[in-house]
Amino acid sequence: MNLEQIKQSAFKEIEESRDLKSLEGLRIKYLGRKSQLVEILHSLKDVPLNQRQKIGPVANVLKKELDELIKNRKAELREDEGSKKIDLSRPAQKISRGHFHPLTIAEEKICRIFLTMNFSVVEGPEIENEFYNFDALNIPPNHPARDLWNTLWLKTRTDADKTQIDADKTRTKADSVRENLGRNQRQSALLLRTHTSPMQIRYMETHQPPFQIIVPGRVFRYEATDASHEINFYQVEGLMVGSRVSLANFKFIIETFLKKFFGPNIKFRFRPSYFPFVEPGLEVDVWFKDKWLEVMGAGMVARKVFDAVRYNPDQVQGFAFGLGLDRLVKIKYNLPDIRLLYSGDLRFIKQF
Ligand code: FA5
Repeated sequence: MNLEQIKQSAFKEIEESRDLKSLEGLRIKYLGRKSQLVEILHSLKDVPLNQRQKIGPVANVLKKELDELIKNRKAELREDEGSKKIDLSRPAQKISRGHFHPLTIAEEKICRIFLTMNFSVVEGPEIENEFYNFDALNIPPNHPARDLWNTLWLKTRTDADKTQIDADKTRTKADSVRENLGRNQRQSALLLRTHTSPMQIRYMETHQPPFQIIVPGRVFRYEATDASHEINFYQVEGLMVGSRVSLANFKFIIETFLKKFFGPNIKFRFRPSYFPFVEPGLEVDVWFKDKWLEVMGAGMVARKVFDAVRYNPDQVQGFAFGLGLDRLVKIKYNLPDIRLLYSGDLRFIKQF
């Protein structure tokens, strides 16, 4: 074979090679010590000078070309074989999926249970005014019962301006607090709702009995935190009003709810208590870790509350309750501390 023939057959075979092993065979065939090309190069020293000058450069160029061609083809074949090596029997990588927060899961579950008992779900504003959060619920200004709820008051624009003016006039703080109080009573100051009970008033103002509703929502209190207290937490208010709604109905509804939420073996008790907007008032405790944990306040809606919404207290009666969602979640998932729910710690959240 002359150089041109070697070139043609080498190029063709290298291009057509299908695996690294046969390519190596071709390398030996065309560039190995005993290959024709290398033999030609070796024998150059024996040929006359004029021929050597003609053949030498062409043979050397061809050697370089073949080297290059084999190198490139090798790289291509390696890549092909690499992709063939995917092991389809290997277990797939786990795809991590997002999910709802435990408080959301519990809220939905609670809503579903009450929906099956014919309750409707409504919601109300987180920013409330003093009238709905307190006055209409029979907690007048300066009444000691207001201390039950440590309130986060909102500074309105005029409050802020006024503080500045007061500061300018170097009046005492007590002076401005007293003035603010007087004005708030007239204007109904804004606050972050301390409970979901204001929705009792808002709902009754715009609806006529009979009805039964629940109101899930976020509430806020200015108080020290611990394993069962947060400054912001969730409640679900309940309100059922009709001509003959009784405390027995309340007890039945709550017992049914607790058994559906926790299972039939849940241990709970009703205990007398006081809230200005119910008469009689009670609280519900659930047995958790060898202790009673309070989970809700409740009672029969007070006559004064019906007065505030212009219902006739001689014609309607009803019960109301406000349950602590965080506490129910604490019991259900056996949590050491409700503050974990707000920690944003993924090691905690991912367990649900
Ligand atoms: C109330 O807020 C009343 N509005 C409940 C009510 C409604 C009574 C209707 C009568 C009629 P109380 O402050 O006790 O009551 O709170 C109710 C529930 O919220 C408590 O039983 C508890 O489960 C939960 N709770 C109260 N404070 C906190 C807090 N700081 N952190 C987490 N949960 C709380």
